[in-house]
Amino acid sequence: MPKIVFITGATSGFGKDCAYKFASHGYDVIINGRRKDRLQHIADEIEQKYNVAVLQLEFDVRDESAVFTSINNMPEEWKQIDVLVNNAGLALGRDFFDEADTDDWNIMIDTNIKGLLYVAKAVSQLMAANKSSNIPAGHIINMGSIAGKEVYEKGNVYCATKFAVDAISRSMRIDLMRHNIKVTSINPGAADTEFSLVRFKGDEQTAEKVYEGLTALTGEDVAEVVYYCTTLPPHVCVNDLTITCLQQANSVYFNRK
Ligand code: NDP
Ligand code: 8X3
Repeated sequence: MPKIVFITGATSGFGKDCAYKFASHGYDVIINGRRKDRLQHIADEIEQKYNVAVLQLEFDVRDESAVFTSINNMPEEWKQIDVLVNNAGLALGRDFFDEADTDDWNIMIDTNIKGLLYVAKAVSQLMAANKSSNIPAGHIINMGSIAGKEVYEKGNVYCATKFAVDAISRSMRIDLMRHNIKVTSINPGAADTEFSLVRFKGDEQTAEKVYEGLTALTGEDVAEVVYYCTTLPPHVCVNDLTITCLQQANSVYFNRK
C-alpha cells in the first residue's frame, strides 16, 4: 500500500515542492490550502506525472471547526497518514513593534500557532488510532524558521510565532512518544518563495530585496531536507534541523554579493 503524506500550505513554496517531492517517491498526497484553483492544478499535474492519488482538502487552518471536520471526514482510506508536513504559515509586515499592525499580529498568531496546533491535533489522533502497532506510527514535521531560533529587528511577532512552533514541537515530541509518533522541526533561513511577497503585501520590489545578492534557499532545497528526514530508520528521529543558504549565518548575518 502506498504511503500517505498530508501537506498543509501546499499551493505554493515549501508545501508545493514537498507535494511533488513525496509524490515522486510514490506517496499518495493530501494537499491543503485556501486557493482552490491552485490545488486543482497541482493535483492534476501530480496525478499525471507520478501516477499517485491526490486528495484536495481546501480549508483555512485558522478555522478550527473546518480543520477538524475536513480531516475527520476524509475517506477512510486516506486516514492512514504516515507523514504530516505542518507547513501553512506566513509573515505579515516587518515593522517596529510600536508601529506594527495588530491585525497582522492576529493573523500570524492564528495561522502559525493556532492553525498548526489544530492540524497537528487532528492528525496525531488519526496516527495514534491507526498505527499504534507500527513503528513509527507516524511522523509530524512542523515548519519552524530560523526566526524561531533568534529574533531580528522588526521580526517581533513573526519571530514569536516561530519560537512557539519550536516549543510546540518539543512538547509534542514528549507527549506523542507513547504513540511512537516522530516529531521533527525544520527551521529554514531565507528562501525564495512567495513568502516575502505575502509579507510585504504584494510589494514586489521590497520582496525582491530580501534575496538580493544571495543564492537563497529554494522550495526544492527545503523539500529535499523534509523528505530526507522521513527516510531514516524507524528508530531514528531528527528532532530539530536548521538550514540556511551558504551566504546566511543566522537570522541577522548575511554575506551578500
Ligand atoms: P509561501 O507564501 O510560498 O506559501 C505559504 C503557504 O501557506 C501557501 O500554500 C498558502 O496557501 C498557505 N497558507 C497561508 N495561510 C494559510 C491558511 N490560513 N490556511 C491554509 N493555508 C495557508 O511561503 P513558504 O512556502 O515560504 O512558507 C511556508 C512555511 O515556511 C511558512 O510557515 C513560513 O513561515 C515558513 N518559512 C518560510 C521561510 C522563507 O524564507 N520562505 C523561511 C522559514 C520558514 P493559500 O494562500 O492557498 O492558503
Ligand atoms: C522566514 C525567514 O528570516 O525572513 O521564516 O524570518 S526570516
